[in-house]
Amino acid sequence: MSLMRFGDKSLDLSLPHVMGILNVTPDSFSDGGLYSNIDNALKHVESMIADGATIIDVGGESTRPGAELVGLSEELDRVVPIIESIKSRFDVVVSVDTSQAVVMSEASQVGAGLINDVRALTKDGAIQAAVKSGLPVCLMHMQGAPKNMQAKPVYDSVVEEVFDYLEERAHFCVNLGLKSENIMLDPGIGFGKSKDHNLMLLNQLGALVDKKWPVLIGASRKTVIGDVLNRPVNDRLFGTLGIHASAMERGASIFRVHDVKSHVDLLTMMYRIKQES
Ligand code: 8Y7
Repeated sequence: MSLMRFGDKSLDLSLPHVMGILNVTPDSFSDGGLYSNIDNALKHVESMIADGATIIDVGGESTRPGAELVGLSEELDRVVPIIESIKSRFDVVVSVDTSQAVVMSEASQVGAGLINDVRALTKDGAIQAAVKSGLPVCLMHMQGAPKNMQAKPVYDSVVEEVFDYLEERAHFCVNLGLKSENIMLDPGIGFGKSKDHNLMLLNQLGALVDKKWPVLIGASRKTVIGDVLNRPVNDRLFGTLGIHASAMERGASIFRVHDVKSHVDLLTMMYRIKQES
């Protein structure tokens, strides 16, 4: 057992966990704003939980490549009511995908159990808001900003740079009061990375797992799969499963996905085999 506390719920991270994606943005690239009204969103959440998701990641800011920033009040309006409705109906961990301190605070007050920040708490007040919430945080690596990050990503040594950044960021946050047991790390597949950068990070993911914080991975339907397999975004499920199986084998704990059922089957089977060793 390796229990991690997520607000009012605990999860055993010695088992793999599927985090189902709920985009409440009007423009998210692979589900096109399907879930931007509350009723549709709740139905989708219900089916993801039935399929075995233990975490639901609610995001109101599109961070896909080329996306524009959304205003703070718009993000709050999209995210806070949905989190509140999910928590009043379902027994699940709700993760808030945000970089804004105010959104972190308000989300934690309506029952969010995890802060998922693609900017690793770099915005003003974000570390303080996260510390005050008492919630765990996923620190993700990104080079550049969503608007331009895929223009020309460059690294001398991508694996060292990304993993060292995450480790340093974790220590920095701990020094400002974030509990070490409330940290998880994510290499940020597709966030300012070329095909080869993504593949090298995935190949070496074990070295990030070795840093001792739980690792979250999110490759669902991403461009790296299109680059390798030459598949459009609606035909990347098998490619996604391949990446996530590789990440599971290397010790990742949480898998952020659109397709919950197939991942629960994949990861449960892999875990069951691993248990025999
Ligand atoms: C990730 C993420 C996205 C990821 C974490 C997309 C919000 C882009 N990707 N959060 N968010 N890790 N932790 O294609 O890889 O889903 S948005």
